Amino acid sequence: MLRALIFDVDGTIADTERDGHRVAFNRAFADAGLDWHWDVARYGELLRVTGGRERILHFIDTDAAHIATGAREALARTLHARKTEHYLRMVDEGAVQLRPGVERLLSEAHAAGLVLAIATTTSRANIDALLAHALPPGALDWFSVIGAAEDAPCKKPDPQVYEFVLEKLELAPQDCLAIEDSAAGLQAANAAGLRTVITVNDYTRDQDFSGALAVLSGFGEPDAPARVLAGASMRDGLVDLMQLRAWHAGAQGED
Ligand code: XBP
Ligand code: MG
Repeated sequence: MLRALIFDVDGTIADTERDGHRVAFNRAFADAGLDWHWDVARYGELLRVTGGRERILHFIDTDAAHIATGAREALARTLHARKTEHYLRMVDEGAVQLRPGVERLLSEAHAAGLVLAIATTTSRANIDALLAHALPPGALDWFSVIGAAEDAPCKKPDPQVYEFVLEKLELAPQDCLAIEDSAAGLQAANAAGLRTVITVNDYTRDQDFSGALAVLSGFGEPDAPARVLAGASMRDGLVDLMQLRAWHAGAQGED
C-alpha cells in the first residue's frame, strides 16, 4: 500500500539549477575575485557531479589545476559556503518558484494523510528557505523527514540519503514512492528499493530513465496538462494522488 511520497528537491519540486544554484555559484566565484563563469551549457555538464562542494572541487581539478592540491578542498568549502549565502538570498527574493502542479500534489497528499518526505543532496538550509518561501505558511511541517546533504555525505547516485529517510520513516521501500528528475536520483532511489516516478526538466530530459515507473514532462495543471514520455500511461495529463496510487499498485502487481 502506498503510505509515503519521498520527493527530491532540485529539478523536481522546483527548477532550481539554471537560474538559482548556477547563478549563486557564479556570484561566489566573482566575490572571490575568480574569473570562473559557469554558463548554462557548461553547468549542465557539471550537474553530473552531484553536490555543490563536490562540483566545485571537480571543476578545480579539471579547470584550475594550477591551484595546489592541498588547497583545493578548503577553497571548495569556502566558495560553497558563499554560494549558499547567495542562493538563500535569491530564494528569499523569489528567484526560484515551484514547478507547476507541485503545490497541488503536495496539498492533496498531505490532506489525504500520506506521509511526505524529502531526499536531496542539497544543503538543509536551502530546502528550509525554498519551502518556507514557496509553500503556504506551516507547510514545512507537512514533511515528516527531510534528508539532506548533512545527513548523507555520499551523494546520489549513492542510495544513502534514501536509506536515511526510509530508516527515519520506519517504512519499507515498497510502501513508498520516490519522485525524481534525474538519472542519478533514479539510481539512488532504485538502489534503496524504491519505485520511482520521473518528472524531467531541460537539464535531464535526455538522460537514461530505465527502471522508472513513468517519465513525465511534469505534474501538469488543468490549463497545462503533462505528458507521459515513457512508461505507464496517464489518465488526463494531471498527476494526482489517484494516478500515483495506480502506478504504485501496478508496479506492486508486477513484483
Ligand atoms: C542536487 C545537487 C545539488 C545542487 C546544489 O541534486 O546536486 O548539489 O545542484 O546544491 P539532486 P548544494 O536534485 O539529485 O539532489 O550546493 O547545496 O549542494
Ligand atoms: Mg534533482
